Amino acid sequence: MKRERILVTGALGQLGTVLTSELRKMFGMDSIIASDLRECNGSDILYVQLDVADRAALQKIVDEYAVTQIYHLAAVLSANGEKQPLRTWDVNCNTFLNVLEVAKVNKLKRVFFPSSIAVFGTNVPKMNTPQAIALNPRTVYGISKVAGENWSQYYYDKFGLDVRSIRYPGLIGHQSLPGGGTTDYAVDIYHKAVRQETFNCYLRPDTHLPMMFITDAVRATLELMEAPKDNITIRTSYNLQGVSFSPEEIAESIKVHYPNFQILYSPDHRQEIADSWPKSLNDSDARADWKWAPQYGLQDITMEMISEIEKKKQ
Ligand code: NAD
Ligand code: AKB
Repeated sequence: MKRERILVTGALGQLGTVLTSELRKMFGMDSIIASDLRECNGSDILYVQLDVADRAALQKIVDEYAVTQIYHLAAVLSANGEKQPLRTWDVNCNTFLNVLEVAKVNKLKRVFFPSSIAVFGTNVPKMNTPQAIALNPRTVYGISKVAGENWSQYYYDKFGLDVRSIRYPGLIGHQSLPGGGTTDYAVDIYHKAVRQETFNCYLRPDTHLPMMFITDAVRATLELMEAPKDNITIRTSYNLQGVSFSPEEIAESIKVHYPNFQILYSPDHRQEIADSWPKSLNDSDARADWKWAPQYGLQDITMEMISEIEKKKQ
């Protein structure tokens, strides 16, 4: 059997940091090539600096390391995306097209594309949002993810490229700080709580959004990517549900550990983005096709986030 060599783009981000480390456990240190736009100093892991907008540079790395799969995480997220719409379109779409073309030309085994709850707009049921429904996003980030999903389907249909994808909810992890999303408050809040500072939330207290602990998200990704090809019935992107909660509910769960914790609310431009997204998703296709089941509820997430951030503080 051919040895897997997996290239991860955007590997220094919130998801990439954890996913790369799990891939290394699964396939071996030398099998995973982490890459990002940014420099990564002082590490002895296999890392290359790569701007995925540069197709020739991507091709060079695929040749040099005999890459067999690409996990393409590089992107600009929703809130930052609204500040620079054209750049966001450019980064999110053109980098993915480079990945798809290089994967096609080099006959790579598999590609992973992270989509998002941002593909949905205000014209769908907010609760238990179905898998197959009109996608009319209100952000450039969402538009770019819908385009990515359609390109995934296209490369699968036309060229047989095995592209797999998940519509992630807001991801919550302690390993790194998030990078410009709308759901990021649900990470920042734990850091403030552990520092015993008041948290100023940019969303209204009752803003329910779908969220997921990073451990669940990484496990889902690896389960999807390792599932038998015949089980994969969705070639755009799978809905995935973890847990749904609001800022006032996360604050209550934190008060169990820090009774004096205080939260204030000053909604800003991110409220409009959050209001355009679902509150929960119907993920029955993921459950049926590759046996997806989340393990972390809000109390579990809060306990783990607080204990891990407290350890780092010591
Ligand atoms: P992040 O912002 O933390 O990391 C993205 C990384 O991509 C950064 O390290 C950045 O330097 C890199 N990057 C940007 N442009 C690049 C380029 N041209 N070439 C190479 N690298 C580049 O994002 P994340 O939270 O780790 O998200 C990873 C992926 O998952 C993204 O595609 C995102 O849309 C998707 N996603 C994330 C969430 C979430 O809640 N974090 C939810 C849904 C989907
Ligand atoms: C964001 O808020 O932009 C991301 C996402 C849900 O895609 N966390």
